[in-house]
Amino acid sequence: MKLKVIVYKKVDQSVLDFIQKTCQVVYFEKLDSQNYPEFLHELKDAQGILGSGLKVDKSLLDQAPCLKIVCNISVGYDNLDLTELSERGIMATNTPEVLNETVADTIMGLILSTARRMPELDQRVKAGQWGNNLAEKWFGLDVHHKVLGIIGMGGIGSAVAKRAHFGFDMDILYHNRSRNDEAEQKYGATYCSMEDLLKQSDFVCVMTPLTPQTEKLIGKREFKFMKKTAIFINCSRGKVVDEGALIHALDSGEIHAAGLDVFEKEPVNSDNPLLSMKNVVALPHIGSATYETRLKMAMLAATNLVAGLQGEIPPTWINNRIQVK
Ligand code: 8YV
Repeated sequence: MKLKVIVYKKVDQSVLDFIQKTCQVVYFEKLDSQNYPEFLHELKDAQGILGSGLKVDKSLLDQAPCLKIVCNISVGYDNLDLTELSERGIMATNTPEVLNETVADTIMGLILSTARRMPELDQRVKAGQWGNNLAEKWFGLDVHHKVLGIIGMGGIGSAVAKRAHFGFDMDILYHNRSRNDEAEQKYGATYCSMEDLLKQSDFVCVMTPLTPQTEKLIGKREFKFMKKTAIFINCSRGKVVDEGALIHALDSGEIHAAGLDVFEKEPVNSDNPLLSMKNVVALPHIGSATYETRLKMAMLAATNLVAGLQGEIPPTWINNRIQVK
């Protein structure tokens, strides 16, 4: 008999076909309050689940006694309680690397659109307010030849450094748990303390995963270190930043602008002050959201799922020091 798995996010038919060769799939295009009870019912005898964003913690796992593997369609896995999963001998997987270049493109887009105020100017043109000569008050800031500070120099950080170094002649500073020799050699990235990075960078880009150590990593103190002309970019997780401190820093002119793909609470509340600030470019967590990359991510997640359930090593297994039951 085929093993039962739940796919709880919309994926391409080719991904479903691949899983269905070896598993019986229960498919939810998305989870909402309507279908959640049905999802929980199906979970009772499911061996694997695949999707993204679902909080997988003790209370959910208590309702999933047959589960052997949890496959995220995301590089981030802050939705997973790894301790709890490991204690129960359940494998967890994510989708690193395949999204690096796409997320780096999003970050460069945020840097450029924030510095050059593209969304604001787009609105002006579409509202028929071209004007004869663009008044100085609409000018932006240069990106090329500036200093880019990257906090978290993993695969995505390196892909950003590559673009900034070769494409924009930027000087790269970075702060990370460990040195990244490749980024230093290939992109001339300079390792420095967090404080030095914040003080010297024209663009501060945070790319760390969300962990108990990085929660609110950027707060009041950090914004105070930044230049008044600094542009802050967050494409990692909203909770890495103290959002109240960010709002204050933007409001009081402590920093110049922000480009945000992520928020403390998602979907962001419509009355969040960040949404009414002209110096904020806001995106709805689209870092990896291209057809090509989302397909690669879903296929990698599916490969993990099938491998794990067939007793093989999933290619991107996170908690791989556990004894799988
Ligand atoms: C996710 C992301 O795919 O990979 C991550 O960690 O943030 C995104 O690329 C997102 O969670 C939507 O599925």
